[in-house]
Amino acid sequence: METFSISSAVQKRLDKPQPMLTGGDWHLAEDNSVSDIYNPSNGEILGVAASATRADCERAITAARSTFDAGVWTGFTPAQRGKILWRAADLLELYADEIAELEMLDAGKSFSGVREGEIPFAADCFRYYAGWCTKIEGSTKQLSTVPDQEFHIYTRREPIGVAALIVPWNGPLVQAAWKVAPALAAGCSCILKPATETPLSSVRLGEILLEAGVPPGVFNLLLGGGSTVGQLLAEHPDVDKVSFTGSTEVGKQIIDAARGNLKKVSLELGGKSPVIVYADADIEAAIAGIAQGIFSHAGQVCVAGSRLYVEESIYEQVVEGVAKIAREMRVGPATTEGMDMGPLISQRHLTSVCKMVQAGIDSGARLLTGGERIEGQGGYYLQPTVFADTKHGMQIVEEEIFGPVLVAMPFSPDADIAAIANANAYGLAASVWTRDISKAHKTAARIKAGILWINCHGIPDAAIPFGGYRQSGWGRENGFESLLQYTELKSVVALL
Ligand code: TAP
Repeated sequence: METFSISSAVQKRLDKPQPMLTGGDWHLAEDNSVSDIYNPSNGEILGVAASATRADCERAITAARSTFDAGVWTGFTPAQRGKILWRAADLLELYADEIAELEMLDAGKSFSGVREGEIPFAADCFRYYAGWCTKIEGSTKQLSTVPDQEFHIYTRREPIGVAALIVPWNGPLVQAAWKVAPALAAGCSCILKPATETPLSSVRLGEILLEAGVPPGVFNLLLGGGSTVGQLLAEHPDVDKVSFTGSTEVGKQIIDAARGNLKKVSLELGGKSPVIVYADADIEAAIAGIAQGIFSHAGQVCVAGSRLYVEESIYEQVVEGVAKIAREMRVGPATTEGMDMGPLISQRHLTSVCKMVQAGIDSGARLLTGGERIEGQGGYYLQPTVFADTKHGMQIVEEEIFGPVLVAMPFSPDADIAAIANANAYGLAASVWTRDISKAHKTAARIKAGILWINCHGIPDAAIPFGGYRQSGWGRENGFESLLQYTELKSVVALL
């Protein structure tokens, strides 16, 4: 087992306060205020990050507004913009070792998981949207209502303007890429606000975008609290669009804040995603997929498969199989190689997950394994946890826990399992496990979720639209659909 030591390049970065980016200038907060950045693997302070004042926010919004209104970015041809986004992808890969280290340190993700998974994925997202730059187009229309006159009618897709991009801590780089790449591809100027816990990779992303050739002021970065910086971005009349990923509760606050100028809002919120295992499934594959779907990144994944429904004839075998994997998992620092699961993001979050575990025990669910904090490493660790024989109405079944906690329930062959799985406020993701392809697709059609996997769970791609039904959000990330959310559609009717 090897323990990671921080490289000198990263240490040099951590020795200085993490700066913000406005109009191409890196700077600290106007009043020099900072907030601490923690390493969730050991609970120690890694460094500090600037914490924006209102004046800093106004400066960043003004920089974005003025570059947009002056046509700084839209003045580039679509092909030029595409080349710059492609270059950003190349640079993400070039600096992958350093970025993986940064993401490991403040987000508690394993180096190899970021290096081999998240960075290629973020780079792919930039390349995907680089390709779209030259394909944003309108169409021509014909008029039926006015006879005997000739018209030329067409639509234009125009960038929406200034976009505020607010991201959470669980996938800082990837979630930033999911917003920054389509916003820039559409021709917007933008302001990124990462979570207070995880500013490191966003600062590096800002450097990369400048190096790739994004003009000063087109991409801006604000660091600081959600209730101050995030709230101001969502309220501000000079911001035309806010794209938010995070909790459903804050998502609703964003909607309220956006009312002032009716800015366009897209929301990628929480989930309580069902996993349905039919008796004819490949049981070993399902067990492995269920464990991966809930324990990956300690369950701090919006699409985590956290509600398990198993057909009763295989129920004990499946839940016991998942519990066995959970018991054997090595849980420890993201900075130590070979761990199967790392820490939760913060003491606050660990406390909230532990409260939910206690609520599960109190409500009479059968704790098959886990449920205890893992002490002694300094960080924020919880054993992978499996509750069996849970019921709808229990808090642990209804609410998102955002931790490594699975709740399992049996269902009978004659049950309407799609209706049962749909009986929840969320609708982000789901998976169905069966060898019967007809049953799989029929179930897929009935589940209320923005993305559904068959015989796998949690496979994303820049090309696949991703987002929520119901209280899991508004709009979609990824795919052409995301790009459209950074545009306005104009119809032009010309009498010839
Ligand atoms: P949130 O509070 O929703 O934070 C997400 C982002 O929004 C952060 O950048 C946050 O900034 C910012 N924010 C907070 N309050 C804001 C406001 N009033 N206006 C504008 N922006 C605001 O999530 P969290 O506290 O990090 O996690 C809480 C719960 O959210 C988790 O337990 C989980 O259930 C859920 N969650 C879901 C997701 C996904 S991907 N769906 C991701 C993370 C969390 P600060 O960091 O500075 O507060």
